[in-house]
Amino acid sequence: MTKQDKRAKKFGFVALVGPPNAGKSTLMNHMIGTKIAITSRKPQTTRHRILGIKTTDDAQIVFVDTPGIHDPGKRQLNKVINKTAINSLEDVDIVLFMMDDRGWNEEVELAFSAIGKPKAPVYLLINKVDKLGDKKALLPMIDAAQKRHDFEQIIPLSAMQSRDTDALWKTLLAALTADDMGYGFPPDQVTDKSQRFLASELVREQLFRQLGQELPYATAVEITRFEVEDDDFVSMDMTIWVDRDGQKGIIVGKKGAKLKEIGTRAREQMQALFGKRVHVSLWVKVRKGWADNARMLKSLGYTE
Ligand SMILES: Nc1nc2c(ncn2[C@@H]2O[C@H](COP(=O)(O)OP(=O)(O)OP(=O)(O)O)[C@@H](O)[C@H]2O)c(=O)[nH]1
Ligand SMILES: [Mg+2]
Repeated sequence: MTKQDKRAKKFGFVALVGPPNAGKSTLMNHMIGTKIAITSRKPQTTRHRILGIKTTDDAQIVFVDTPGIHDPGKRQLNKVINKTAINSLEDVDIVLFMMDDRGWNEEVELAFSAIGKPKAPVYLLINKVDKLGDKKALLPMIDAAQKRHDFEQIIPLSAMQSRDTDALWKTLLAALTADDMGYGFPPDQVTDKSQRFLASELVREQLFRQLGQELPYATAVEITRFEVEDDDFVSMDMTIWVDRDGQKGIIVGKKGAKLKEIGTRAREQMQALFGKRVHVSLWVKVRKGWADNARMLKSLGYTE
């Protein structure tokens, strides 16, 4: 046994929570070094709890990415999504509550109130500091945060800069206690999600990136066929569900150009992630009120 094997290894769960669009999924992807979670400039991109696992010689940290907590209004889907985020805080070792360079505003307050009092210590991350011309702008944000809660630590950072993510990794390691229980996941596993799930998310990411503000929220992606043809080829059919007839035309575009673009970009991302050739066929279908339909939400994987 080498010296390193004898050293007690660290293992723990670290939840990422906060308001929409703060950069939670971006941070998780950078922490684990693989793009598992989809990201976009629009709020409410993430809809599921997604694990991102990073294993080194002396530690395994499981990041728990969650949907941004927001005012759910009356829509069932939004309520379900908020619940997913809040439930993810059970049984984690550390909570990273993330806000961004806009400071402690009403949205942040709403999300922070919603998480209540987690059992695990709560660290505050102030993300996107690269956007602040003058770092002095952080001072009032830190001040407001400290007045609101006695955070374990307040860490300004940029989720996209490795200097900051490396420093955060060290902070997390220092905070986790070592035990000899071993790691919870095989060292080469990076997520709990299937290729099927990741494929449908990559299509949803393109819907977010290529459509106007309102549409992504009215869309859901369902895989109707997923076949691993051989070692290096996967073929799949997917349905993009929309809420209203008019939305279908927007997604399909002139002579199908938009839908083709969405499919092509998603396929390129899948090929990079899976290391395989991919074939994707997309259909757009209308189901009025799907986001309030309990059966539909269940079959799309939003509820148990
Ligand atoms: N400038 C800058 N932009 C960032 C940083 N981190 C994230 N972003 C951008 O912020 C936007 C939102 O990032 P996401 O990672 O999707 O945010 P999220 O918190 O997961 O959002 P939801 O899933 O909707 O809750 C994207 O356009 C990111 O590229 C950062 O450190 N600096
Ligand atoms: Mg996200």
